[in-house]
Amino acid sequence: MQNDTIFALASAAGRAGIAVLRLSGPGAATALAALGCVLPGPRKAVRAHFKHPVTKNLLDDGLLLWFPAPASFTGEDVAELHVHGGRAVVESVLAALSGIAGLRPAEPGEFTRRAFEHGKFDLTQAEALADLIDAETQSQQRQALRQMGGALKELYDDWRHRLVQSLAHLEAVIDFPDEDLPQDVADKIWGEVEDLRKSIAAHLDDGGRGERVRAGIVAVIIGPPNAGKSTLLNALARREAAIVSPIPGTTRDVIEVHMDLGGYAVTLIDTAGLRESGDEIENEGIKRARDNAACADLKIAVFDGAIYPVRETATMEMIDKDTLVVINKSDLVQVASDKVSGKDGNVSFISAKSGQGMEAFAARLLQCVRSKTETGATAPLTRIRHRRALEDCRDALARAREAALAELAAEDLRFAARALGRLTGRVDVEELLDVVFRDFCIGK
Ligand SMILES: Nc1nc2c(ncn2[C@@H]2O[C@H](COP(=O)(O)OP(=O)(O)O)[C@@H](O)[C@H]2O)c(=O)[nH]1
Ligand SMILES: [Mg+2]
Repeated sequence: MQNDTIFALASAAGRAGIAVLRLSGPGAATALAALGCVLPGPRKAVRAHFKHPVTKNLLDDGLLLWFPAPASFTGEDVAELHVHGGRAVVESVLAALSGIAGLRPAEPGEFTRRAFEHGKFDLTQAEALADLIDAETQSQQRQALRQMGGALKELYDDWRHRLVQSLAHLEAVIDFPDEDLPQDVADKIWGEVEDLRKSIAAHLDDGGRGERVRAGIVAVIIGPPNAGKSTLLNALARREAAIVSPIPGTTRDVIEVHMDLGGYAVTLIDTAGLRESGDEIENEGIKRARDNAACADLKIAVFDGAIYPVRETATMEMIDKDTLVVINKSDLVQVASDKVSGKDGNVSFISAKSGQGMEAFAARLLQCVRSKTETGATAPLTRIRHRRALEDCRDALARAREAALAELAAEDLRFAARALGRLTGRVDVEELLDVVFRDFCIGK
């Protein structure tokens, strides 16, 4: 309920130097009084002795901040209690808050939801806030900050504004055919709709870069058994994540390692070696290897350098433009440099065991990851939710142009505008009326 005052631990659970508890709602000031605190001036940190409302026992000696509505995160009265981050302190303050009438623990995301409902930001910004909290790499952090700053909101609001304008003009043509309308209004409408459709199509056609930065790139290591795939995974992850052994068929399940590769989130997947096997479990592993490779963003195909230039067909068949080819165990063979620079120019010779060539290979991998995530667009779309809504919008714009009747075209444009409205979380009709009357002064 909107009138409740909510509270929650805003910092992470567990022992820490400081813990932050947050309150939001009309009862925040009363709650502070119940804790024996004097209301501080707005946005100033003051020292406070938090006391139990009933027993008056001291719970902690900490800091208190007061953000009166509407200039607060949620737009409501907000208080922040900075207490010592011990379990007993935090639990006793939370228990004290629960005992105060009109207060209740916040639901997940409820502070942000209230901020959205009070117009502090749109849905894409709320999503970016969640992404920023989840960000584990610099690229995720950068992307979340840009989106939180309104990069997507501005783009989508601008598109929606232009679309609503075109729709208003079309409605005017339909509803008021006798009014004094400029001759070229219809041409203008359809020119603008086509421009919009093109912009949205280009925005969609980004190869999923923003989504990849957010969710992380998936790279799958494939190759014949015993080529050194698990050794390579461990070397890249800098830990013994996968079992390495000279026995072919050791890796049978899919092993995933999440890593930060030069600021990008990468999920590296080690798989069972590709071969014909009579072992049921190994065959299931090989099937999983193929399934994972099929949906990976990129593949690393590893071959055994000891038998170079022999390369197994089962692995060769899976090499495509998104595959980095690696010849491992270069410590065992002297590979003639002309061979390397010749037809094998795109192959990395490494020894995952000794580290030879690993630096150059890691750099090549990073470059590949970068090329799959970097985008010229300042604001790439970052979620499947954005993609779906924009696809709906794009398709409706295309339909509108084909519509036999202006009334049907208007319906398609309305649908397209709603799709954009869903993206940012604002769908209102008042806006449409405003534009009609401002631009045409119809009805006077
Ligand atoms: N000499 C040498 N041996 C390696 C190298 N990489 C892996 N090996 C060995 O090759 C065998 C198979 O390695 P493993 O990583 O389990 O291969 P996988 O089956 O492809 O996962 C193990 O005995 C490793 O120690 C390397 O660069 N040089
Ligand atoms: Mg293995």
